[in-house]
Amino acid sequence: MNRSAVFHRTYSEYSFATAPDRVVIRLRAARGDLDACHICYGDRMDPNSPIAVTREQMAVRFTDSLFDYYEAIFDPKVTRLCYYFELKKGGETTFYYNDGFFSAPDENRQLYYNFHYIRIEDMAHVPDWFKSAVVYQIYPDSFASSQGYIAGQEKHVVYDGKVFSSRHGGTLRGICDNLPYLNELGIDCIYMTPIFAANSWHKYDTVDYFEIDPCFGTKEDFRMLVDACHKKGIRVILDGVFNHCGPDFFAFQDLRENGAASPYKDWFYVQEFPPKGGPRPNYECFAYVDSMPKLNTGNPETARYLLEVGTYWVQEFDIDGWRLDVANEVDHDFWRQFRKAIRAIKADAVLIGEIWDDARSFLEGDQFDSAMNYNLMFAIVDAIANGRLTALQFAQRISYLLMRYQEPIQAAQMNLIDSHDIPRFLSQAGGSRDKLKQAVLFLLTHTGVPMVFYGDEQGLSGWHESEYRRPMDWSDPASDLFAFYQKAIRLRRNYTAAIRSGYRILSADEDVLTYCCVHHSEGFLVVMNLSDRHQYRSILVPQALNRVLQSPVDYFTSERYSTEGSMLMLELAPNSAVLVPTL
Ligand code: ARE
Repeated sequence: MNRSAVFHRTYSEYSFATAPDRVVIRLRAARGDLDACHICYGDRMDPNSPIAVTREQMAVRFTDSLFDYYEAIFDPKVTRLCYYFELKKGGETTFYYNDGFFSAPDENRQLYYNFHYIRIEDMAHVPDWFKSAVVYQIYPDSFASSQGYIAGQEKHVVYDGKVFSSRHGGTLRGICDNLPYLNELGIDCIYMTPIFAANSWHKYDTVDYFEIDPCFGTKEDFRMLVDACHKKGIRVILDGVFNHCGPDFFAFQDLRENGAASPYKDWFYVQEFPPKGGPRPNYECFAYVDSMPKLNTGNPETARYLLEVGTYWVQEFDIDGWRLDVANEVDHDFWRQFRKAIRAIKADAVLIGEIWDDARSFLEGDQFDSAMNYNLMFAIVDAIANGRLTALQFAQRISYLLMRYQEPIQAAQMNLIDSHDIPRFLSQAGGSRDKLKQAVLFLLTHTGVPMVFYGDEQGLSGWHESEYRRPMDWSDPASDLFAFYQKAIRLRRNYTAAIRSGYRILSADEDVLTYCCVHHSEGFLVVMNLSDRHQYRSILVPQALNRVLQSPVDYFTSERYSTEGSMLMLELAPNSAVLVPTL
């Protein structure tokens, strides 16, 4: 037994409850090493209750390049739980607890792993609506200025003595005029990059957190947009930039004018007075961008102000959540306060952190519900767009990522293949629409919340910032690609439960990945050919998806596949995917 690979940690993604009667326990072991793994548990406080009798077999949920991840989901029937693991390999049986290996379980149950008390308050409460949402990301300047149209011209508006600028003329009314288009597409949530009055065209340097940028419209326009969205069953998420502000934000202006005497000097991190910008500013900024001075959220006054901003837009305009910019550079305590303040007003508002890599320390249920899942995006790009990962490596990477968070948090990861910060997938895939479709199919069938970046569904491309944020292409709203997205989104709606709880990787080799999503014998099978060559495979259809064999017809192409016994016989075109549903 490879003991050095065995790992478990309490109160983490290895041990959490999702309801008082539903506990998830995981254990990591070396890939293919164990013959069996059981969890034995009992009441932590009742010495007379037997432990070894309550014994659950743990199953391998996912396997990555190094490890098997065993999992058991059960109703513990007690609120104070203690447990140990029984590991078997060949003739050897070992008991694992207290981060050590033992030949027999100790009599003293205080040495076992503990779930001290299963508290509802400590569970990760992610809004249900978000777990089944399909999000559409809008970069407001580039989307629309009226129905099916974007002006595509610079705009300069003088407001309150200041000039506000944008590049393409998109407006909130423009978004509102195109809600029927978004409805058609099938999305049910929009996330807009910042819309508050800001210095630059991208609006990430806020001047006034309580005003809509005059290039985009007015508060009345915004109210109209939110109301119209809600009427159509579309939720609205705003981008909150609380890590830094813009140069004309009142507090920073005061600091520039009054230096060390400014009452706002503790709102920022100034190393030396007077504050000086330039390539190496003497105050903290976002990156080294001197026009984005970093806000000191550790200062209670600053925190209070920003919490007011956060609650104002929820309370007054009924928005449904926040995407929080540069969330990883803001202190955890601020985010805890933020969550409490927002949730006190709207219990099902969603909070999404912009964190590109491992976000575990922000996703324990007390801060965010979700993070932008760039790690998944990198894997998709490497596997599908540029062929840097084999199908097997891709499967292992996905498996690792799927085990990284607690289940409710995993179900809410905001999955993407594109955003306003990266080259468009289509460009990374050398313009191949086949690869784009493959990636979209993968995204729409993966665990988590898929996010579509505006215009992907119309084949927008672009390597550089000015290109991938280019104006929306409204020339053919009902394009083939649009129809493909529509169909993929519909599939997701039809199989919500299967995708959420029944995602399984069945096999992966150099070129072909096979996975399925199944719940109560309903679901679908997906076979993806990641190579540039034709591939031939006989796929063993799992018992639970037996109905696939009765009518093996492709969901997208309607092609009928042949079968032999429980095998599906496939010829896979280069960079294509086969999807066979049970219905
Ligand atoms: C502007 C110009 C760019 C130029 C840049 C350089 O437009 O052409 O290259 O300046 O100074 C906003 C605007 C940008 C603007 C930027 C600075 O949208 O257009 O760029 O402000 O003025 C990291 C951060 C992450 C951040 C990304 C971009 O952690 O928070 O970098 N994303 C958010 C927004 C951006 C926004 C800002 C932050 C600032 O989504 O749109 O930019 O408010 C790894 C790391 C990540 C890192 C990532 C990319 O994966 O783990 O932490 O993200 O690489 O670098």
